[in-house]
Amino acid sequence: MALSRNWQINTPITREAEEKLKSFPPIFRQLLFNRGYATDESARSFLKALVQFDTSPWQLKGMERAVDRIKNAIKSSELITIYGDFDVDGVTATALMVEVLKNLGGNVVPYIPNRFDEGYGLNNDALESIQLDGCKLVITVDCGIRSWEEVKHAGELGLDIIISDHHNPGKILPEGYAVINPKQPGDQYPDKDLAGVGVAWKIAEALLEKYPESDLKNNELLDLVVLGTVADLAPLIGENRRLVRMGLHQLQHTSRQGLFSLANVAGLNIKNCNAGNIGFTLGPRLNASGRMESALASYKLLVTQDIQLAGQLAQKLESHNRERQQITRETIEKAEQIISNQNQNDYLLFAVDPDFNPGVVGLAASRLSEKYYKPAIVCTDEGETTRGSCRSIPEFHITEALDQCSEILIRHGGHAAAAGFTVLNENIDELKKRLKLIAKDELKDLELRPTLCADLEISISELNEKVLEQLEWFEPTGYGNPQAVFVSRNVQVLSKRTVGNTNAHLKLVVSDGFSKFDAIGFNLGYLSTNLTKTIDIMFAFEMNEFNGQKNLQLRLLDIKLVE
Ligand SMILES: [Mn+2]
Repeated sequence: MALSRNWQINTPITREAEEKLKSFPPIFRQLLFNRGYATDESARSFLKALVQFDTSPWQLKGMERAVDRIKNAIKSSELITIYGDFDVDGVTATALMVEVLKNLGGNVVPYIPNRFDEGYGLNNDALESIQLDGCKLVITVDCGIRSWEEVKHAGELGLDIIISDHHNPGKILPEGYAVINPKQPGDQYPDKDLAGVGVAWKIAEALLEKYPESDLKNNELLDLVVLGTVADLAPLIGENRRLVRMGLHQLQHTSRQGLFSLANVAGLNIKNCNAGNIGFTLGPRLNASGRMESALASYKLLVTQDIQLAGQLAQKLESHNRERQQITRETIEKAEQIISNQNQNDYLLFAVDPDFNPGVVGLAASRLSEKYYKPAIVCTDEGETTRGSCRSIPEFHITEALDQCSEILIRHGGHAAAAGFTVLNENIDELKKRLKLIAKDELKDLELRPTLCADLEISISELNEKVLEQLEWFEPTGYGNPQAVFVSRNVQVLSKRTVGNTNAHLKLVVSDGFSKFDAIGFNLGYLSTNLTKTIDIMFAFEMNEFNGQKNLQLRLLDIKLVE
């Protein structure tokens, strides 16, 4: 069934840190230590989500030059284009920038490229049509840092381009009018983890300082910032933690009609929305329009004040999301068929098909990589060329592997765990052969099993409502700030049953002889038949709310049978 997984438990807290964190309850000393907070001061500022350093937007390189140019454009009513991206980060950043510039009297329009016929980032055709529309100034959000050739072309067209981005710069920086990216060489900004919408928000902050008469408060824009930051998997530490905490509050009280409607159709109460709800509910829906058709629907949903339109757009995103789920399932099934005709001992999964929707190949690759614990590549054959999306495991740097094949690729890019490429079809077999060889070389001597990490071992009788309340201090949890995970050994199974319409989930009552708890294991239903009376469990401790009833619950991540 599923691969058995290694359990890894964090190293115990040092005596020194234990002493420094002694004002916290014992369990929390270990949790704080595991997250890198080993002094009372650092722990407190983390828990309060304080930003320890001064984060003036003016510390960002290029900010002054950008703001001056934008001010001039507003003053002389030049047409400004905000050039964004089709994912949640890009769409929220576009909405944020348009909203701010409009508020300041700017003549501004959005431009979001289409995933299918344009792809990610700046492209010359788009820039030419933007210029023909009479635009003088383009401001990119969440893209552009690697588009030095397109930026050069824009310069030749007479466009001024301000690039704002958060992606890693390449060897050549674009020569835009100004470049704002905390990751560019020479940038002094103390926090490098902002998402694209976070960088856009910094520009808004700087601009609003120059227009004190504006009635717009930059904190009102934090509902957009939290959506983009969480959905883009920016780490929820440092300044992002503060932005997300404040942003969740803003989102719970949002005045955006579209977000009300979207939460509504998704069955979510926006007043209780947390980071997990963005990751699993709002984020996928806001992404779905760009994956299935055009991200403009998501953009409009974020900016509209028309109740009816908001409702229609929310319905549209909901059905795009269903369609996206369906197509993702079909893609995975077909990719598994294709892979089953290849050597089962291969260390890399590679599936190409002309029918694969480029909007979901990344999702499919990610699920395959998780399921088989191997790097996985899913590609769309587009006639002359093939576009691929890659997801990998921690043991294999997929972009470095693509780098080794760069002379047969048209383009490629990404990071250790995820990447994309375009290749001429005459080279696709060669590419597949070479990537499989590279993977075999690097992986053949390793024991490939997924690893789950836990914070500490405890007895379940140590858990109670008070502990749960204190775990709230760590919120918002998510990428870069994981939820606390515990291991308990030798717990007794008092009762077991499977739940869900395909019996996919496992519901237990467990006890350590002192306390008993309900436990739910999503997708662990297959363990039910062989379950022993005594088991080791890895779990998160949560409050379960069902039909208005609340009870403490262990959410099982994995189980090991004890003979
Ligand atoms: Mn982004």
